[in-house]
Amino acid sequence: MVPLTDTPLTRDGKILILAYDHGLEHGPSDFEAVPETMDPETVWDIATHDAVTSFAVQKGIAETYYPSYRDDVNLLGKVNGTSNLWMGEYDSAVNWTVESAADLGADAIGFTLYGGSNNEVEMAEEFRDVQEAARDHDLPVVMWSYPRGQGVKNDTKDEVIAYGSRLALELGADVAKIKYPGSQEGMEWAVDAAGPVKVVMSGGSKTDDRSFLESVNAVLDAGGSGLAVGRNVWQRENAMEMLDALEALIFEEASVDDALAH
Ligand code: FBP
Repeated sequence: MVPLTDTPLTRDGKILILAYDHGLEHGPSDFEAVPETMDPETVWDIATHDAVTSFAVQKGIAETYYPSYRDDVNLLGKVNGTSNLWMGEYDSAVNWTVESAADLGADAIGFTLYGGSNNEVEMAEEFRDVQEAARDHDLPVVMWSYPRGQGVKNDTKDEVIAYGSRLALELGADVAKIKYPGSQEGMEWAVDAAGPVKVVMSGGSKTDDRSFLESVNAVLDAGGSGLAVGRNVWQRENAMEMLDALEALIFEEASVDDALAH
């Protein structure tokens, strides 16, 4: 494993990844809630908040904007991804090499694995190449570990989510990004299954402030290391205030009530 304390991915051992690969994964409709977010610069500006330990983007958004933000943002190069227009079995095209991301200055690498998909075998083999190239560059690897597809009947079950975090350990990731199982117990199982791999919650679709912060709090109480979030931050008009609250909760051990008061 890459010692994460030696990388910019963590702050005091905790993680807050801001994700902005939705233009690829979901399409531009995700930007309708706050139309300014169609312009990547709006979200790069949000990513300069001190709470954000790294910013996860695809190659094109990185190549175009990172040179202007390299002093203020840690780059997480998300090297695979697929559009919502794709209607086949779950899969994710490798759109970027680790070498190219490292040349640009990436601080970490991100990769989606759909365990249980009919494409799992090929995806795991692609992950092997990405993980070994990342090791050559001393870059930590975050696995978006989302069991989905023909082999998975219920992707929200605790055991399926814990299986996802275990896959991150088994295949050599440094951080597992998983869907929130819906309870602290479910999250504890997933954290346990990951061993020394840090586990972060995937933000999900936008919810109200309190529900969102309570789920983040449950993740931290369960031994999780933080979160990787997109819509629950930049689909808010007050994205910077939400990041103030997350900073209090994740890095300053504030309660949900105190974080909300920020
Ligand atoms: P959100 O916090 O907005 O859910 O973003 C996290 C993320 O993993 C993104 O990186 C990705 O684009 C999206 O979720 C994919 O979510 P899904 O596959 O569930 O639609």
